[in-house]
Formats: sequence, structure tokens, C-alpha cells
Amino acid sequence: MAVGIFDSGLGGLTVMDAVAKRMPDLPIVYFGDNANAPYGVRDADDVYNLTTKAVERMWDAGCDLVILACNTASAAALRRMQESWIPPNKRVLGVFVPLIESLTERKWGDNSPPREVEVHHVALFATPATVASRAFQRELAFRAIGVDVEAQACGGVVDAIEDGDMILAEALVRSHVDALKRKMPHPEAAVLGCTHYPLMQDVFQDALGAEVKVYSQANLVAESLADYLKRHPKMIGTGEETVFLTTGDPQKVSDRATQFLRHKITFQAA
Ligand code: DGN
Repeated sequence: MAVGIFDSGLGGLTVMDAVAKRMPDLPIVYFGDNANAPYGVRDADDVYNLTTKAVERMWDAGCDLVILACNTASAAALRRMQESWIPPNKRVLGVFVPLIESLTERKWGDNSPPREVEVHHVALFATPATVASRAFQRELAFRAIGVDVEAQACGGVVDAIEDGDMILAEALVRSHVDALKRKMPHPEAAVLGCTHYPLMQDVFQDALGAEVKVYSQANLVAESLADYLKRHPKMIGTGEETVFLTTGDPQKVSDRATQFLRHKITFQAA
């Protein structure tokens, strides 16, 4: 048994890396649905069907707790899964709640009514599917009042990063930040709501300006998971090592993952 980290592809490795740094002894199964990536341009039903299928495979691999590191899956599928699909002995957690709890200065699982918070203008950068879902705004409204969210769908950034074309990725990030600023000239905070964007965090920060606080999910999710496991130690599992599974071609995915994270990663067929 191990903690599962799911992503549509390679991007979730940023979360996986942060979790492994925060809890070096934690047994983890990473599952990348590379055969069906990217999710960010799919419709909500499609994302729901693919995500539930992947999570079932992770349960079969011994993961009673699965983190959806993919923002698109968290946005388009998680609420629906939690409402009716997840059995009582399993847990599936997403990436938006840790971000929003940090943004609204709440402790883990604080379900008190929504209240006024420090920030009033928040920029959200995410994939087209995440932006279309409005899941971020919905989850935020459960916790905060009086926050104006302007969302920017960042077409092309994920593909440029996956292709290793960081010059194009940077140009796209800067043009998406410009587009956001035309709609909201002075955001106080910016949320990087996509697995790949931590790799471009410096560019987002530079384009937004030093006065904007940038929230990036990888470390926040790792911190929130550590907190959760302290309360639910049975979910930690007894596996010995981290395993990487993919629905894609293991050799190709291993090569790209190694390039993506700049250290050697070996995937097996899921
Ligand atoms: N993992 C996706 C996300 O965080 O939204 C990005 C990659 C994709 O499927 N488009």
C-alpha cells in the first residue's frame, strides 16, 4: 500500500517531487495517464471518465489515498467523484483546496462559513478546461467573500513545456499575463492552477511584478498532505519504494520525465 499521486501526464511530477522532498520515506505510486494526455482541452465528462478509470487502477495498485495532482481532473471531476462514487474506505483529494486554504489563511479542513479575507483581487492561470469548470471560484466561495477572481486560460503553455521549448513557453506566459492584466490591472495574488506552471514560476512572478503574491501548488499540496497523514497515519502505507506507472510507452515517458525533472525516472507499464 502507498499514497497515490495521479496526473494526466508528466506535470504531476512537480507535486510528486515536492511530496518526496517533504516526506522522503513516504511510499508513493505515481500514475501518469500519458496515453490520454493532455486533459486540459477535453470536456468535463471525458475528464471524469478518464480520471475515475485511472483512480480505480490506483486502488488496484494498493493506493487507498489518491491525490489528483492534475488541476484539470481536480476541477472537472473531483466534486462529482466525492459526491457519489468514492467508497467509504478510500480517499481522493485534489489540489485546489490546499491552494485556497492557503490563500484564505484557513487551517486544513476548516469548514466554517465563508468570511472576508485579506486579498480582494486574484488572478487565476490554468488550462482552458480548468477555467471553463469554474471549480476554483466555486471552492473559493465556500471559504471567502468579497474576492474578485479573473481567470486566464493559458493555451499552449503545457505543450511548449512538454516539448522542452522554454522560449516559446516564456513568451506565451508573458502574453497570458498581459491579457490578464488588461482585465484586472492590479491583482494582489496570482494562483498557478496547473501542474506545469511551477516550472515557469519565475517568469509569472517577473511578468506580474514583485508586489503580486504567487501561489504555486506543489509545495502547498505537499504541506497539506503531510498534515493530512499526521491525522490519518493508516493512509501512509507500507510500500518500500516509489513506483512510476504510465498508460503510455514506458521508455518514451521515462525519457521525457527524466528531461522534465532533470533526474532519472523509470516508468513501468500501468
Ligand atoms: N495536468 C494538467 C493540469 O494540471 O491542468 C495539465 C496538463 C494537461 O492535461 N493539459
